Amino acid sequence: MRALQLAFLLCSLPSLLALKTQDWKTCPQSAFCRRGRALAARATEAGSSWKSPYSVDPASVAIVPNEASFSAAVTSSIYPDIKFQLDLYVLQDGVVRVRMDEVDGLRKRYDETASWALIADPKVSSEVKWTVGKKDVRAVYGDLSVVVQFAPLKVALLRNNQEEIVLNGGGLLHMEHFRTKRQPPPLDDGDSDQEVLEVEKNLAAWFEGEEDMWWEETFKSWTDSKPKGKYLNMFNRSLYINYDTGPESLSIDIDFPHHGHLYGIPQHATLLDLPTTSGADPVYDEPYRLYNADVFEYLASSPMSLYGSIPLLYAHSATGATVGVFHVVGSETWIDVAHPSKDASHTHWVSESGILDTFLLPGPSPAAVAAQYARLTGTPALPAHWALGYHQCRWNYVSSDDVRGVQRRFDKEDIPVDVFWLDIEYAEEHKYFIWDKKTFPDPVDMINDVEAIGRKMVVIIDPHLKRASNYPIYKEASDIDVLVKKPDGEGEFEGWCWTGSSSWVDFFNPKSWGWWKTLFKTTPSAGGKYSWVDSTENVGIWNDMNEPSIFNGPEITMQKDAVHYGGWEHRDVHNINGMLFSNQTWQALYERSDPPKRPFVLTRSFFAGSQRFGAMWTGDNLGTWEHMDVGLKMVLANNLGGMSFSGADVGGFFGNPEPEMLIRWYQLGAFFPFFRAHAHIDTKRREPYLLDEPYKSMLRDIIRLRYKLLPVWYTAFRETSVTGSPVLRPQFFVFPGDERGASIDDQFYVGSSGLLVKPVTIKGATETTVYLSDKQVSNVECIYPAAF
Ligand code: NBV
Repeated sequence: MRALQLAFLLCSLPSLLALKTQDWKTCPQSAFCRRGRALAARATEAGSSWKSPYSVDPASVAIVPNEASFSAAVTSSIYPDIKFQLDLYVLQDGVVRVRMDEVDGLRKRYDETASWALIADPKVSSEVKWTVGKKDVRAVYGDLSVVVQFAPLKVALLRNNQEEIVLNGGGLLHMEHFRTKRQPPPLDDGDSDQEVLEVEKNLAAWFEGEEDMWWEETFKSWTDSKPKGKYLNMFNRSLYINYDTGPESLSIDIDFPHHGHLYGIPQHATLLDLPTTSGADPVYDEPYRLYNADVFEYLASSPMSLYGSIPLLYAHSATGATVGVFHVVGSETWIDVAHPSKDASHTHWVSESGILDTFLLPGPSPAAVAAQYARLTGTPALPAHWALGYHQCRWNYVSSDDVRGVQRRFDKEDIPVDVFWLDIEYAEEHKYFIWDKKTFPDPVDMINDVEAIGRKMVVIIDPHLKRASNYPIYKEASDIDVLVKKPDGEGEFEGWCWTGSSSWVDFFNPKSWGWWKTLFKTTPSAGGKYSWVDSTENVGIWNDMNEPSIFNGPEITMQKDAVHYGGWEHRDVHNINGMLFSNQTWQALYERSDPPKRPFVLTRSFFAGSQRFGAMWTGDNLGTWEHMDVGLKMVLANNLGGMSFSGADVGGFFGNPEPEMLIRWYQLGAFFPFFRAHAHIDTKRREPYLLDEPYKSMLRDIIRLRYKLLPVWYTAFRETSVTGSPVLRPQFFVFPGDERGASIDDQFYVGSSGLLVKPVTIKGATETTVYLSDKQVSNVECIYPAAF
């Protein structure tokens, strides 16, 4: 019988895994990715005869007086009538910003991503002098220089005259432009409704079938109407004449001729030293995808998208030099990675929409790249000390008494803990903020019981609002008109989530900001507006499902043609969307008390800049050794991406870990910057005190070790909040000059404390080896937590 069951399990596994990937697009299923890869394939086939069609008009080069910046006109020989402008700035710390946008296009491309990601407009240097030649324009500053070659267009950052970062060296730059598909018959105000309908019918026919997926795109049962111009104009008859829409993707190759290791572009479940996706014998046949997604039971090794996206890449050389690229695009992006030789890297980025806005970070060390990135997007907020302790979560602690009981057991067993969490079941019908009074009749008393001994509570607030007129949060949002709109730009967008039929606050709408803040006030608001009097000034907030996760949406998220503030489509802002939710929640908690207390916000979805608004975690991992192992690599990559306050569900979200796995997971989690145990609603309870001896004592010891080391953690956080160097540092980061450490991602350092951690993530292992660089000091002291 047992053998049979096992056979069934093994047979059913492949189809189970296939299910996990089918809900999300592959590159061939995404029209713009397909077009981008086809372009790269044509270039490869053409070999050395391939030439980028883009060039700078030398006569147009305009240097800005007293500033290290210039602009120039760019054209493409393929579309000579389309005009582009290139702007280049050398910033005060030597970072180079390259921007390119279409000029006088049929529509404006989305150009606001940087305004959400950056802390301020970066300061341009005044030190640099440009030399404009016949073939190029160049600037030299210190041992760095930047050269813009006119034809074909190529931008290179050089150190000591050696090219370090090259844009469009392989000629894959392509900015698709909006174009008019068909001119519909003019319509004047006198036309009857019947005539309007007739025209719409014709239009529908025109929009079908032509130019494969330029005007509409289908995936499974969903159709993306790509409404830019189309429907918005249709509803405003006076603007009816323009049907400007179509393709708007952006492709660019970024090469690192002297750097053979690439890290970053989180979040993906993969090795830290990114495996290849193109070139000879790629490890993955799909590019890395950045498209925030709620990937249920994700694969432990895959370039697929996950919950957050940070378009920041580190390139590291055998000699220890590091440079970086921050490609500021908020739309879906695919990145191919190859190593044309052991010591060189080639990358190809294809985004669905937006302008080219790319920062070249000259390093020359990993810490310098981290600092340059932090100067642009900010450093992680310094967490409250309590937030660095141990967090106990599960879906769900089901009642006030349950919470009190769990707290009592921790105390009885003398196991330290700082924070108790409540998942979605606290809320009546999943109407966030509203306690289910049947199970939580006395929320403030319960929170006070937890806070009485210096502990804290964190409560979940998801972004989907139940569309019920008796739900004050939805009602107020609807009344002040701050909800995301349908593709026609008019009615409220509606989707399906925990709450049933739901709508989503459009945090791109500034009107939502002040209102969101009032919701978290713990005292009654004026005019009967909702405020969370059933909470306290210390309650932390957990923002989940903010990719956003929408059960009946394409790829379990919001359809790309939903409309945000300013008429922008969801496609333009998808990867930024989750950050705006945690940003506003953070601001709300900051303003909740006077004087303000350091807010605690945990987010699942994130983008470049999210580090300013609290912690993140790696989402719904499985209780497997593979997931435990890859979780470490993901946390390291997130740390490189600025998200230092990062962790993974200790114990695994899905499944019931056996004691050995649970202990190994705590040993790992106790050394994650964010240390939280969490479990799915269907799992058995597994709070540390429930284990039998000797396991219970092992867990107690490891959690206590975390507490003993709190000064180390707090110091590391303080350091990252000043310098931007991550709290968890991979081997290459600490010993950049030692190439043997460049691919090591199973051990790490905590800040600059000198503490080296080598967790065990292999079942049955009783010993492990630790890599020490030759450059490392020899007096190494070891702490061995519980061992088997
Ligand atoms: O809110 C329920 C869960 C939560 O426990 C988990 O941590 C999130 O990642 N949430 C996802 C929703 C559904 C999970 C199947």
